[in-house]
Amino acid sequence: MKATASAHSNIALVKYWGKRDEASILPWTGSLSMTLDALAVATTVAFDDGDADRVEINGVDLKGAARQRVVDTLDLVRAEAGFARRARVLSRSDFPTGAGLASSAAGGAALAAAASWAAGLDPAPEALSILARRNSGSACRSIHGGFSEWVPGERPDGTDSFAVPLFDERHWPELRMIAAIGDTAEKAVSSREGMRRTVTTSPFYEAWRGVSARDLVECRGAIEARDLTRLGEIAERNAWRMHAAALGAEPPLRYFTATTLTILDGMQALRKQGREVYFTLDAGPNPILLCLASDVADVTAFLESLRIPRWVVSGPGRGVERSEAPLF
Ligand code: 2P0
Repeated sequence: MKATASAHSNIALVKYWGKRDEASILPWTGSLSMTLDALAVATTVAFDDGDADRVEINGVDLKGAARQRVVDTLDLVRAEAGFARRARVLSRSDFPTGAGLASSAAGGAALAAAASWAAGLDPAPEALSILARRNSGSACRSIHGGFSEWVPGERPDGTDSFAVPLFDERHWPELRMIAAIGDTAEKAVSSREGMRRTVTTSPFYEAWRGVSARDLVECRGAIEARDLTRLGEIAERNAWRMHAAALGAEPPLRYFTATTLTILDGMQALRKQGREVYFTLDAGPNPILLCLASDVADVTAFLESLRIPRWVVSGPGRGVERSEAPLF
């Protein structure tokens, strides 16, 4: 009763921001992301005769709410499998947490898969995506490689709210996302709390819901056509619209910093020199730059010139996979 899964993080090009149901993690809008080949999480789950669940992430024993989130996913799997055995969970990631790099997406997807497989279940991708969603919303998109779309669904029970694969990782192998890590501090307001505050207090939230559906349709088309210019325009306006909705919350949520804006100004200058480079920005200060593989050297030289200490370059990555290398 032991299995290991690896999953990659994803970055949304059309964002998920706001829940219609907090307990089941059901979104108001659809979202679309690229799964990243460079940012991976591996998780081993073993059900055994222990008297409590033990959860360790990157060498730290989880306690409190963070542990409970893992236990909740294990409980869903135990209910499905029809047993009550406790589990040992060990997870390792290769990137900074809390830096806007969606570590929870890769973690949730790897946990959902490893726990299901360890329990002897073999859920279809839809069911696995739903299980991952209930751990962390964006995790439902990391079940799939390449480009993945989370269909928001309408049912109160969430059975129609899961991610579907749009184009796999071979569709646009030249596309790159470069996470410019100027700041690795944990953010002051979590995405979860930020979404809640935006939905309940921002007068711009209704407008966000309205524009999001159109951005989704156009984004799908731009990816299908492998049109970076169009994709860049859509990704940038969608990111600003999410942040505009968040800025309208009470108290306001401002996730970007002076460093963020310095990078974006420099990027615009680079674009004027003929480099096709665009950005998206999650609920954190670190922009993710979009470009083609042929421009990566120029873009990273630009980041170096700004003394940005670290960056991670990713192409389209694979979806969740079974691993034969258990962590214990
Ligand atoms: C996204 N983000 O689409 C958006 C854009 C952040 C900004 O999904 O509460 O960790 O666990 O569902 O998935 C981050 O939020 O939140 C996120 P929960 P999650 O990628």
